[in-house]
Amino acid sequence: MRQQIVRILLVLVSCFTLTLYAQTQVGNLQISQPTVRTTTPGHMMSSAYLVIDNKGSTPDRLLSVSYSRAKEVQIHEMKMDGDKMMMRQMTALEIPANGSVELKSGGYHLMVMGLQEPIIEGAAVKMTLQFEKAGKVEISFQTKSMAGMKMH
Ligand SMILES: [Cu+2]
Repeated sequence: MRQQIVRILLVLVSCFTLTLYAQTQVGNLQISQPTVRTTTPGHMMSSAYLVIDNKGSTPDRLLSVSYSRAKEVQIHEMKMDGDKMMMRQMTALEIPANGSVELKSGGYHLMVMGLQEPIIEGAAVKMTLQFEKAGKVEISFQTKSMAGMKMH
């Protein structure tokens, strides 16, 4: 009885989560909360964020990201260097076994460079992520307005 209630609650919680954020499963990885910042005309750069959960017992690595409407998508890391915020391009991003990595403002993020058109509110932004073990997966990013946010 008690177990059944717990199970029903879990189903309810996961339904709720699914409506809030689209989740994508690829191999042992679960990708959620993909968001990309909207841009103003003339701005060729944006940043994108997501959460990657690794349910597997071996680490995986995000090797590359591509977006058909941009020249390049880089994997970046932000770090404080003394009192300066520094940004560094990474060749790969490790997703630890049974762990997760959050790409967020002020931390790891995807840098979308050389945009061919602005990213407008509600646009369908699909990027392809390439993982070492889980392989390739296409993710739809939800647009998020820049208003009230610091660049990066
Ligand atoms: Cu960056």
